[in-house]
Amino acid sequence: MSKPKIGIAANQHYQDNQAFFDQPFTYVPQGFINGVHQAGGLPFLFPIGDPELAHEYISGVDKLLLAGGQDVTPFLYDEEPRPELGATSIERDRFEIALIKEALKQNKPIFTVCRGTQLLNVTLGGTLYQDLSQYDQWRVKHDMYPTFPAFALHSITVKSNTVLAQLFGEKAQVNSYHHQAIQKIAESLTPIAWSEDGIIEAVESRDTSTRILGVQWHPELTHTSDPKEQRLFDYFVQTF
Ligand SMILES: [Mn+2]
Repeated sequence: MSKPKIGIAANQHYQDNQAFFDQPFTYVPQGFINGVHQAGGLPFLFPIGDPELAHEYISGVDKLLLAGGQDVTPFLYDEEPRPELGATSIERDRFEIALIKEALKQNKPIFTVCRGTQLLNVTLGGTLYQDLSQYDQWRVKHDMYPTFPAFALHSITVKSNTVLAQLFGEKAQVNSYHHQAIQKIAESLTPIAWSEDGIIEAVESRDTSTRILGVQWHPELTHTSDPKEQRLFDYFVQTF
């Protein structure tokens, strides 16, 4: 049997590229490649490009994976940028929005990580906290940088009878490197995990015939040291 083909949307390194003759370069954090390989999948990188290419890119793979990175451009959910906003890339946002819409149209599974989950929510009509300082109940540290990923843990509660609960149990510890979060969740999504201060840490599709799994943490950073994080890749690549 041939290996599942996994399309991974790549990022572009725009700044401080002296070692590359000031040329930007395209990249995906290695943990995504290794996690997919280890799960028996075949990763394909989608470089940021014209949103019109989404149809052909998605047609060539079985599943779509969206990684972390920049903040989501706030005008995509009708807000002005707040002073706390980090770096954004409207070019990347538009390309990945097209990939999400095309994967939904072709009924292909989508797995999203951190920013990918936030962009998924915005694509489907939800909104974000541009920075957690906007969240009144904020009392858990969610951006643990520069603590090493294996140590940067906060707890989550996972909704019972979900795939995530099968993989993680109903109480788990995850790393956390985000300062944005889902504010209003899109109507077609449903939250399936929360941090202790009530931030949405994972989502799935409300309509169970649409295969979407989104997490707010980074399985690619700890999939070699934390077996449950590799189980996420295994499930996405082999079962989802
Ligand atoms: Mn968190």
